[in-house]
Amino acid sequence: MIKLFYAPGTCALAPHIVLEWIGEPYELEKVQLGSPEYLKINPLGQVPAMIDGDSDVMNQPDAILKYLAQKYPDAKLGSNGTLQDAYELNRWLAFFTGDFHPAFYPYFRPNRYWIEEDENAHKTIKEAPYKLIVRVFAHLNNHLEGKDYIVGDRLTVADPYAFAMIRWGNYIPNKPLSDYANVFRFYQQFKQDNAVQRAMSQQGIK
Ligand SMILES: N[C@@H](CCC(=O)N[C@@H](CS)C(=O)NCC(=O)O)C(=O)O
Repeated sequence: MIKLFYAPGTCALAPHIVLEWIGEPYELEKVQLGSPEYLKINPLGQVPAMIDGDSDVMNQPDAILKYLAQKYPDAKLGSNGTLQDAYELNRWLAFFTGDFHPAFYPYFRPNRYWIEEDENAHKTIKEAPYKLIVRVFAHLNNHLEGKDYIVGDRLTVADPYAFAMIRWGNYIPNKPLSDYANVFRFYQQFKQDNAVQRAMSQQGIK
């Protein structure tokens, strides 16, 4: 059986939603990021991590998402098999992993980026990522013009990955998600999905 390690509201929400869609039994374990117990499972201390039966511990959200899509082809959440579609899926997973997610790192973990206890420097570090956050949201907003899904005209594992991170936009002061009309529409629609609601309620998040 698959076991997913998660912390509420993190990018682990993406594989959690996918597991709900797939509908096979799985286990869920809530962990404390970076705790000594969890470091024994994932030496990076990050989530998501996943074990499938007697597999090694897997990590990296995009790799886990692709694994699930490939393991359960009937769920049709991966590439449709054309070269162009595979490229599109990889491109968007790479965007979320390589651009969108890191834009938030200094916002969520500013203490990793300062070397002095200086209040002004701390404020600057926390606010500096806003420029990058605006850039990734604007890019996604342009992409979603007239579109309901990240890749093609169907659900893929890229959609819950997008959703988990778009949700973080709610924490940015003075920049409501509704400023990005297409992103906001995508977010609101996606939130209606029963599996998404189940995963969010299991994690205790809104
Ligand atoms: N590259 C990371 C991506 C996952 C990631 O950064 N997860 C965040 C939560 S969304 C995390 O665990 N942050 C805690 C930390 O970086 O210590 C991995 O190894 O899986």
